[in-house]
Amino acid sequence: MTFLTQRLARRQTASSWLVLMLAASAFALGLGSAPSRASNQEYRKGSLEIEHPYATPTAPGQPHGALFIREIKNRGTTADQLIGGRVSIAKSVEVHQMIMDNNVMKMREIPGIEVPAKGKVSMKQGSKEGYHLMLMNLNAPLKEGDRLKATLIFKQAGELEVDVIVEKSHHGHGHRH
Ligand SMILES: [Cu+2]
Repeated sequence: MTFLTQRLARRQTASSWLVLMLAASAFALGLGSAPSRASNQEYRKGSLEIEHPYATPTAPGQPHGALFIREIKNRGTTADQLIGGRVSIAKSVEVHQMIMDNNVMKMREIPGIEVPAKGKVSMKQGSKEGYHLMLMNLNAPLKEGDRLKATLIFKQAGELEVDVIVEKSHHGHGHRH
């Protein structure tokens, strides 16, 4: 059995879903949009517009962080893909998708997140697609108000460094009963 890309082949457990019950509240699929009062950073690279990258605070004992992006737009006529990233405070960065399955949060690594030509994709917390970048094995917990630099890696547009603010989602918590 061979993986489709070298990138996947280098990673472990690429095809398995991780079951993260304890971490579920931290990544809870919210009900709406990202915080509206947050600053609105926007970045451009090639034909891409990257709007407001942010991370959420980690819960005690949680080894991995999650990086979200409110929206990525593609004004070009060629589809692109977010295929990875780098941050200094994490050992590695994985592209992830999550789903709720019987009230259990599951996530898995995927090869990339498609940004369609003349289209856009949401990577915000609580979006139905569940896309995010997972910051694997953090050196230190992510606390609200922290800022970090992240490099986003796109298949076509290449690499882009962005500022990431750690902020609580207005929707990602407080809805459990
Ligand atoms: Cu994840």
